Amino acid sequence: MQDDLVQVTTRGAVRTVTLNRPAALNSFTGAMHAQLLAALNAAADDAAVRAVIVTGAGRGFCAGQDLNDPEMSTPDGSPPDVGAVIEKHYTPLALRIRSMPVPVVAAVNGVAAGAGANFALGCDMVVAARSASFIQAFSKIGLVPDCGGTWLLPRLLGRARALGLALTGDKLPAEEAQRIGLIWQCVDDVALMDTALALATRLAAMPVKALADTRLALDSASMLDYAQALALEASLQRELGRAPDFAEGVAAFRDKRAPQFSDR
Ligand code: T3D
Repeated sequence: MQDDLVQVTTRGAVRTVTLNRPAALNSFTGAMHAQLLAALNAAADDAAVRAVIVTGAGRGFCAGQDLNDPEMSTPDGSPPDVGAVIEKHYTPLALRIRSMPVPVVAAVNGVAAGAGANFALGCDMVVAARSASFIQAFSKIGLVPDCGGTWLLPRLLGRARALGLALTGDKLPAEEAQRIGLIWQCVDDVALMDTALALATRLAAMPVKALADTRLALDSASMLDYAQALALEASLQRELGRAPDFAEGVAAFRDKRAPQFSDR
């Protein structure tokens, strides 16, 4: 198996995971999925990592499923079991991103299409280069949005825009994606990685356990009624309130010094 389909670098407490199949716009093969999941698991397990950046090599971020991958064909030419591909690769990837113990920043350097778009949108904060774009390409090949797209898009955009993008498969430029609230920020191409690194470094210095619980609370609240959301807030605060980061945050405030957070 080619062993450089995903590149991993570390700067301070920030781990950067780079999809590395630039000739095919970093589209997902089974082999790249395996390396990506391993890299994310390793970041999750490494106590020194306090934020993760995902990005792509070359001119694209990720063009979704590699439509030429052997997993897309069968020996007898019968239709592939696309559901099995989703369950084997995309569901674990979407769940992995959503359960990372540290914040995940997507640095979208170019086109993000199909599952590549929803992989990015499932991250905690999305920064995109001005030349980048987001395409719900599924409808063009007779599929529905996957990798969490059906859940994410209406929550991020509302039904009208979510459905419009999913039905048409139209390209959404990064600037427009920021304007309608799909992503956090659109920046000049040359500033992308510096911006993403500065953001990830800033998040890494924060109480990351509380940040991960904030993600959990917001995602859960969209499926809870008001009383249940209040109960979840109380439960999370109870746990966080007993943790060293809260004591450190309050002590640093009182001492008028910068806090040193360590929980994860
Ligand atoms: O099993 C399953 O299918 C389930 C999983 C589904 C999840 C999905 O993600 S379904 C959606 C799959 N993705 C797509 O349908 C997108 C296909 N790609 C495109 O529409 C276009 O490439 C883009 C709009 C993304 C970019 O267009 P452009 O003009 O900038 O680049 P290009 O020339 O089309 O692509 C450059 C190269 O990348 C080209 O290779 P070549 O001709 O230079 O050798 C192209 O074939 C390759 N490439 C792009 N996307 C894919 C791909 N190769 C394989 N699979 C791709 N998805």
